[in-house]
Amino acid sequence: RKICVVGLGYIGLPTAAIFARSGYEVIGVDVNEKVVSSLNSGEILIEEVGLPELVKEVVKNGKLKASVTPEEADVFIIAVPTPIHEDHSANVDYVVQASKTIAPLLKKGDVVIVESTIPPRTIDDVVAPILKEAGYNLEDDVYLAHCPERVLPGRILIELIENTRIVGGINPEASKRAGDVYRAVVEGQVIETEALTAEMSKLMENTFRDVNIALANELVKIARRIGVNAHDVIELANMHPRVNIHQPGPGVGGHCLAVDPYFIIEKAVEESPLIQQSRKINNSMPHFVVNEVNYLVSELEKPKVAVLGLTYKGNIDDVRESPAMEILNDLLSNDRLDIAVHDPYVQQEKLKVPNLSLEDALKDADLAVILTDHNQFKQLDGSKVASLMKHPVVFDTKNCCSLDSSAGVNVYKIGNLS
Ligand code: SAJ
Repeated sequence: RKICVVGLGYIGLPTAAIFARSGYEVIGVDVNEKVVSSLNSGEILIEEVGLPELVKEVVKNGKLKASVTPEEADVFIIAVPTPIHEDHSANVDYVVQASKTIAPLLKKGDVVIVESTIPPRTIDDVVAPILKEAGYNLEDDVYLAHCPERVLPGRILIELIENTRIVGGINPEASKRAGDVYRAVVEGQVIETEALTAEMSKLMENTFRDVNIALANELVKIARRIGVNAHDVIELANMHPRVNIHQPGPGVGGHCLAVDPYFIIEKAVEESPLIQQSRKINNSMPHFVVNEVNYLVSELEKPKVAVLGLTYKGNIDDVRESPAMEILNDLLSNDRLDIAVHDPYVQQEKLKVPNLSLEDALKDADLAVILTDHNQFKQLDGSKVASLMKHPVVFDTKNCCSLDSSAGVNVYKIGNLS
């Protein structure tokens, strides 16, 4: 069977590669010619553990090919981005475009799966009408389903195989046929449901996490007010078998948690005050961190602040919706501060300031602010930090670094600063 995967990003490319590894003939489609030409020479432009090796293998043995235009296939998987507009409303334009480009290629018995995260009712109200208008009967010509991706960046190749998949068809036969596509490669359970239920389940997973993190971040602010250590509180509360408070931090980033809750809010504004408030709390954290930085260097004249980590989470190269970037820009706009930056994963062209070495960033600094939990920052060498910095003070917003005062470094953690 032949599979056509539309969208060769963080989800589409590993998905295409995994089906190719299982012996399917896979054609990967992307509007970006650079992505297509590099893939055809076995190279990829994104960073993900194990992916470069896998892609090389399946391109070499001819199972995976890329193109800017889709081709006839038995299964079509749409994995294009669904960003949000400035006003936080969902932008499903890429899903619409992808559906329209594959529509003329469909034949009787084909399966169409949307993996992109989409607002509730998008399959029924947006994608299905496009296929119907193209002349297909969705009862027995073409089988349409939503199968949301649920993998964690950094663990994508493992989770694509091991996680439970939810398959929400437009009717039970579509669920079954789409489910069978995944059953061929997935070791986790493949659960069939309706399209709308699949859409909402995916959105609620990320919303659960966002709301929970907002609770932890609110605790940080409460802790600052009343003088308690938020991390001790979370650790002790989480010893209860039914409590699982997430970790506070400089904000919530990435293309999922910071976006998906808005897809729900948009469809039920009146009914979603908790979800809306959680977004506001998490969005307020960069400003909170900037205030804490200013507080920590308030006595110094033109202090040098080393900003460590810019990606939205640890050990990845992705700065999309990164709270650390927001914090950096805010700090850069303050003339009183001398800002130095280090992130071992981020390419220079993504930044408007030099990405220095760790040593250069820390040299003569008055404060180092950790904004991302990269492994390098978890294992900072205390004596090196102490000898490089003018004032060896570290503000750890991820509660990740293991430094303590024994090395002569003064470490403050978000949630324990009063
Ligand atoms: N974060 C916290 N505190 C925590 C956990 C995370 O502040 O306790 C922050 C992170 O630093 C980061 C953001 O939240 O800025 C998001 O990170 P993440 O690791 O929770 O998630 P993502 O966005 O990388 O991936 C999520 C995953 N969803 C869930 O775990 C429910 C992944 O499984 C989804 O596939 C992915 O979203 C997606 O594509 O929707």
